[in-house]
Amino acid sequence: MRKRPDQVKKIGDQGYGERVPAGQYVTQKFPVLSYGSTPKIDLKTWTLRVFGLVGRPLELSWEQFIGLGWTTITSDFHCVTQWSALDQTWEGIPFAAVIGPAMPKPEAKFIMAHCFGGYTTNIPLDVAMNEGFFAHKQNGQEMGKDHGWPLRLLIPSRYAWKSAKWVNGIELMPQDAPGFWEQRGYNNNADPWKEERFWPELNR
Ligand SMILES: Nc1nc2c(c(=O)[nH]1)N[C@H]1C(S)=C(S)[C@@H](COP(=O)(O)O)O[C@H]1N2
Ligand SMILES: [Mo]
Repeated sequence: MRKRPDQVKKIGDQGYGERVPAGQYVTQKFPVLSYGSTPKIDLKTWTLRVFGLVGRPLELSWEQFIGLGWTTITSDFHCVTQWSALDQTWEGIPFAAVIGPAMPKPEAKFIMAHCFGGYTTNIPLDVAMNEGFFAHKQNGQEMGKDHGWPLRLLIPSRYAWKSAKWVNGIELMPQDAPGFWEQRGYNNNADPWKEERFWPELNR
């Protein structure tokens, strides 16, 4: 049976060239991939905590959070299951604008993103400060509940499992520690341009 173009797993076929990392195919869809079910979240009781190695721990209500200043970014989204969605626009607040006021201590080098439902993922603090983005809208619409509403911490330069849906806590840590998938064989660094999909020995 012939495969539909969006099922073809060779990027060269699609003419996107170097726009897309090796082993990825471009899809117009944006599939849902979650471990566990979509949590029920109420903005009235929602908070975002910033804790760990900070001078000033924060617990922001939704009203406080959205007051930090909205912007829009455009980025590509690469899932380790080999689909890529290009030119996604996201509205929300840069990670640095939220974390800066918490005054990270110099010893803080990594973060753990915590989510409703217990999912976690770890990211170097400098990466999150440079490109992390708390997204509330995607392509002009409120983010779908399955995709992380009301807030997803995007890390565009990494595979999608580093982009935590339903994020509700940022922990600043002195040392790295593996998150949910990182404990289960996914690569710690997760750079799609290096095809860092799984543990090095599983990548081969
Ligand atoms: N809270 C939470 N965030 C998560 C996940 C999850 O299960 N829970 N799955 C991750 C994985 S493995 C992927 S591939 C992407 C999928 O995002 P999507 O469902 O919006 O496509 O979300 C990531 N963020
Ligand atoms: Mo994933």
